[in-house]
Amino acid sequence: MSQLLPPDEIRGMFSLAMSDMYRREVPQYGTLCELVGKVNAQVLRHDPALANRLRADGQLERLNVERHGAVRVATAQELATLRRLFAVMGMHAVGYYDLSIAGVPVHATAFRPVDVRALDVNPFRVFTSLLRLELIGDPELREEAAQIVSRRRIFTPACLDAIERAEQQGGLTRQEADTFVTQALETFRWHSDATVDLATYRKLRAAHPLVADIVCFKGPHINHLTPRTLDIDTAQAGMPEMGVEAKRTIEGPPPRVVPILLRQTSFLALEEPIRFVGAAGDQGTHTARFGEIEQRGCALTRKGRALYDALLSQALAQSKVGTSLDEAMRSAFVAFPDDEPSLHQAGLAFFTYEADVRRAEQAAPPPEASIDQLVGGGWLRAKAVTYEDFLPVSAAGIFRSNLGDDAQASYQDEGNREAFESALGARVLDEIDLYQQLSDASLRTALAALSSVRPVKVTA
Ligand code: OOG
Ligand code: NI
Repeated sequence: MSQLLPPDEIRGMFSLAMSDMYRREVPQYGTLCELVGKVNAQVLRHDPALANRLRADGQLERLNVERHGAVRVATAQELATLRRLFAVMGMHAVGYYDLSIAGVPVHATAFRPVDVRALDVNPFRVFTSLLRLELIGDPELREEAAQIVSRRRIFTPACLDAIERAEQQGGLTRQEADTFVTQALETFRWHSDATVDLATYRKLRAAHPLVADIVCFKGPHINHLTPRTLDIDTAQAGMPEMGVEAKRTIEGPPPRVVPILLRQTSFLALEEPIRFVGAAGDQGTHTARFGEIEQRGCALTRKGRALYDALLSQALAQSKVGTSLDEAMRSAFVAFPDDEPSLHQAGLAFFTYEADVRRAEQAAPPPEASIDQLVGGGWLRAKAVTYEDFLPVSAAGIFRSNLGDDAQASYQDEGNREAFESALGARVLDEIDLYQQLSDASLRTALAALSSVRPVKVTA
């Protein structure tokens, strides 16, 4: 049998094919990639220290290929099959995102590579939402929507064959991987033919624009693909010059010296012509596809995330009583330390560690020392961990900015992680656990390296 390709390579092939397809379908996406490329080059030119750090961390190469996308599916069967499809490329469900609180009738996960090496090769991620039909109030409409989606097949037979083959063989050969990529791409393609008539589309749209987007088409078209920028404020400012109309505010934390989590902005969805079912061959339009850029900062611990969430709520509340959201965010986030040593000492962000063995040879660390002391004295180098996930409040903002003003309803229901996992057919991984494991493992290795030179006992 010929050799099986590493899943990382299949993910790279797929991400590139997806990017090419989206560039052809939505030319503004190409424009956005160009803008981000220019801004990144400029940042690296002006900040050689950053360029060196990124190069040393192996983050420079991934920057050029780094993309995330998003899709929305209708049924448990579709979601479970997507899980198997993404597993072929080494992508697994990480995190549970409840969007019902923000009036968006879906819950979601992100399929992404899990280990650092895979992330460094190609961190392609897909934010994947599942429609919560139970949130459609009208029982008749709910039933009609369920009927419509039960009839569609979003995967080609050849795609399903390739997934099965990968599962049986434990991978795919190059030739099989080529077929898999071509076939899998079909699921995410845009269809300008709806599967329903215009009247049905309008009814579903009235229930929620997202319901119409998920239910009325042959498949879960990729709705955006997002390049990663090193300076989102500059990229945002550059959008109008490129003929792209940006969303007014940037989602996520305010500008900082040490970026945390994720900041995102987007341009509004395009209005695209649709042919509806029916003797009349009704024409109409639908808005679904948009562009987005993101800037990633460091991952926060549970404590850091709790602080982020608290300050965000505080700023949102403040913005409802007159202050602009930008201003409210800036003033709330003064309370969030903004230098790496403070973030480390306060246990707000995740770090990985490396031993400086040469330093230990020159000068012994105290026989008993805390991690902060070892870092402070130069025996350990601490490096902030990049946040690889998403933010529910930001995601809701991105969803909403593309749905128009008629989509402000909010749902009483809570999230339902169990229902999501049962549809998925697997548990979702906890993103914070993953960062913790990464940090712990690097600390163990670093301390072992240090101990091989000098005995050191770590105190809390
Ligand atoms: C997904 C919106 C969320 C992000 O980057 O937070 C998202 C969608 O519109 O389907 O992509
Ligand atoms: Ni996105």
